[in-house]
Amino acid sequence: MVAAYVALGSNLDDPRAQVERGFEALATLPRTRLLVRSRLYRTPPWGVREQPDFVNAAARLETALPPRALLDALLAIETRAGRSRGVPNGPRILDLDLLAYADEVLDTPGLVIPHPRLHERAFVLLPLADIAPDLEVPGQGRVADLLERTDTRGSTRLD
Ligand code: PH2
Ligand code: MG
Ligand code: MG
Repeated sequence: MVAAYVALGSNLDDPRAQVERGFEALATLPRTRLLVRSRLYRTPPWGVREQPDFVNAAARLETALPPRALLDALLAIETRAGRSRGVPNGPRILDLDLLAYADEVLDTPGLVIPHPRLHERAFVLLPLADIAPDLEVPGQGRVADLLERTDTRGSTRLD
């Protein structure tokens, strides 16, 4: 079993409920345990600005699935949630991004680990720092240090 970290995000169809359901779906993945869930954050949209705020969170898993199988399982959860592929960085019902997998570095079509833009996104780092402040992201640094260098204005914690 290895540790893996997943980012959850939604800005459509009751985003909070979507993220809660995302956690529940992660808990049912085969050969995988959902160990820790972060708090939820409301974050301003990054990339495409003209869209609703997001709700973001992060999860720590322990898994025996190889990275590609885990990614496919995440995409299947997105599809079951009703996600259709639209504008890049545009609105979405549920987004599950594989941020890190053990201390692996992978660069393959469709799967780059660690997530290449993890270190510059408050909407990823805020929830990730809740559950893994000391995680060393290969090639990027320690999560709490990355967060310190990030602009978190406009993001708030939900309770
Ligand atoms: N996801 C994106 C694009 N922009 N902005 C926020 N705040 N949160 C997200 O999860 C997000 C985004 C593409 O996946
Ligand atoms: Mg994403
Ligand atoms: Mg995604």
